Amino acid sequence: MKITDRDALLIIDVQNDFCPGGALPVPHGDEVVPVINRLSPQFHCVVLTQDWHPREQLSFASRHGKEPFSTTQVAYGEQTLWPDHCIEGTEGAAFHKDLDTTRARLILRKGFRQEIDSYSAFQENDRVTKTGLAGYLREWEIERVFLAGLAYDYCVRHSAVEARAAGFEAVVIEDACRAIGLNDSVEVTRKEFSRCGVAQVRVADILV
Ligand code: VGL
Ligand code: ZN
Repeated sequence: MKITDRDALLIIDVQNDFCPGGALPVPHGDEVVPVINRLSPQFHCVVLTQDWHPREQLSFASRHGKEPFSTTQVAYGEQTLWPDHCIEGTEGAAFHKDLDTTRARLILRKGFRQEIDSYSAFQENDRVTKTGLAGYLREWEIERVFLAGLAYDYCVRHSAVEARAAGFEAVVIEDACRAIGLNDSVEVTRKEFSRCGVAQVRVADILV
C-alpha cells in the first residue's frame, strides 16, 4: 500500500493505564508499541491521542457506586462505566515509555470534560462536542486516516467510524491494535466497520 502526504496515522491511546499492569489493561496492549514504532516513520502526518480524564469523570464507575464494566444512563444516553483510568497528569495517563512520540505533529487529548466521556478522537460521546481534529486534518489536506492503538473495540472503533462521518477514508491496521473484549464488542466493531466503509489492513500491507 502506498502512503502519501494525503495520509495520516492516528495512534490511539497507547498509555500506561491501557497496558498490562495499568488501571484498565487491554490484554496484550503493550504489544502494539514496537509495531507502531515501525509504522510511524512511514507517515508524514502522525497524530497521537491521549485519554485524559479529570478525577471525577462521568465514565468512572466509582462516581456512580457501580461496578466497573456495567452501564448507566447519563444525559447523552448509555455510558459504559470504567475503572478510574488515565487521570490527567498521572503516570497512568502517560504514553508507554517505549512508544516513539518524536514524530508526532499533534498530541490530542480527549475526555477532559468532567461530564462527557470521549472514545472518538473526532467527537465526544454526546455526539455533538467536536475535538477539532477534523478541522486540523482538513487544513493539512489529509484525505485518509490509518488507525492503530488501543482499544480496537472502543477508542479505535469510534475514531474510525467518526473519521468516515467527517468525510475521510479510514483504514484500521488490525494487528497494530488490541481489544478490550467486553461482551461481543469485537464482533460489533467488525460489523460496524463493514457497514460504515472502514477498511481493515495488516501491518505487512503497509511495510512492504
Ligand atoms: C478507552 C475505555 C475508556 C480506549 C478509553 O482508549 O479504548 N476505553 N476510555
Ligand atoms: Zn477513558
